[in-house]
Amino acid sequence: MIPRSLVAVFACALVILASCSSAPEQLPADVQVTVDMKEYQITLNPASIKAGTIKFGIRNGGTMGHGFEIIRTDLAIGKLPIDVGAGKAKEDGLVRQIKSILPGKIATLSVDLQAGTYVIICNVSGHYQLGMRSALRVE
Ligand SMILES: [Cu+2]
Repeated sequence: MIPRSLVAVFACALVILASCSSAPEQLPADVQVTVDMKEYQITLNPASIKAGTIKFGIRNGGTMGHGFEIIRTDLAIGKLPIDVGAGKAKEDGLVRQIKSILPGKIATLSVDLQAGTYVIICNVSGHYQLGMRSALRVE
């Protein structure tokens, strides 16, 4: 038997958790590259950074789930080959990815990147082609 008063305490705790999760999520202070995503745009700040372990903080400010992929390539950001059947960019040169970040949510990812040129994309079907791509230069 669970005492009725204990049930009440749990019910209150649940209400508090629910109200916390509805507040906008903040990126941790040690994020080095902020990635803002929405339909159908990716904005990097900064878009150029020193080589090493880089902590990305990704914010999905859109109304649907978006992915985060780091692709190493010398191609221009709009020139990645397309897998026509899947409606997605081909992932040659993929370094790391987060498959999906829900709307209103944040994610962080630390990645060791060597000097070179990279493209950050969302590879949900069609999103790359609609403009969800951004260039990252690592010096
Ligand atoms: Cu997307």
